[in-house]
Amino acid sequence: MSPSAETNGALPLLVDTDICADVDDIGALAMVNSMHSRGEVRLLGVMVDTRGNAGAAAVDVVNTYYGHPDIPIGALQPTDASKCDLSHDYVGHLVERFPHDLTGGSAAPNAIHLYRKLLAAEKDHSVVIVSVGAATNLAALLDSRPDAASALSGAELVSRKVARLVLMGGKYPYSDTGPEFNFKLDPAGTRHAVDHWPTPITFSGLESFVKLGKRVSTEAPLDSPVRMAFEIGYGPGVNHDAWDMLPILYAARRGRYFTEKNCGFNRISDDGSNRCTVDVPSDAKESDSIASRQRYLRFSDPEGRATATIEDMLVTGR
Ligand SMILES: [Ca+2]
Repeated sequence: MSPSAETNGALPLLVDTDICADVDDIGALAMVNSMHSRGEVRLLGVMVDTRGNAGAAAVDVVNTYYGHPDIPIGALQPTDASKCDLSHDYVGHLVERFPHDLTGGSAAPNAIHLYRKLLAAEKDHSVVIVSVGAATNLAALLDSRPDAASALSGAELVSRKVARLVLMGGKYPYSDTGPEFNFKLDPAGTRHAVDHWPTPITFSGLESFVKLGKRVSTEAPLDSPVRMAFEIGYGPGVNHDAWDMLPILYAARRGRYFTEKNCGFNRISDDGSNRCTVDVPSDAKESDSIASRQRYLRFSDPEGRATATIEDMLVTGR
């Protein structure tokens, strides 16, 4: 029998998503909900780092479908009426058709306040944050001031409570085809977060992806919002490159499909381009300690077993 999600040993996890962009964010949320159900992780909360008001409601749709309607959801504030890219307009459909009770990001707590509250309640050096979108919330969290949740500054709180940041973004060891999407969303925020994040960071880059979707849109239950999102985002019966599931798989299970490479220091340029170097930049403060804690993943998927593992979680549903 699977242990309950409350069992000690389940990995305390926070997810930061740019839901409203690519549909692989839905895949990542489905995975963490599936792992939460099995007691593999304890999903503390989900933060939205895009401003479209409907994004937080769509997160609630997925959590609710998996039987976790009360998992806290925070949103980058203020939200606005911006819509998703039309080619991936799954969010509106999910919110329209599936049960949820969070009406939108404007009704959700400020992501920074929620981060602080949730982190403060956890054991020291225990929480893993997986970011699969923009680093906007992460940068603001570092700069946050003491509040009712904690007397610590944001950077102190992260240093105290977080074990590791797993960040999907960039290309490794360097971006040779322009800035990667997530880093380009907020280059300044990305640089601030990467330069000052006080715990180890593992980067999962553009080169690490799986190709899936066909099984989700053909085998998942007809009442699954994950199925609908993939049908809209990738097309029915279509396999598509997907990134956001891999940092989740790595965060929960580490080895097996991944090797870790030393990044040295991940330099973020003004446009969001990035470059790893084992040479520590002379202008970086505390760079020796930070540089030794920045690594990137190399993913291998012999016989497609990682892909199948992920697909199984997306297809099975509740
Ligand atoms: Ca994403």
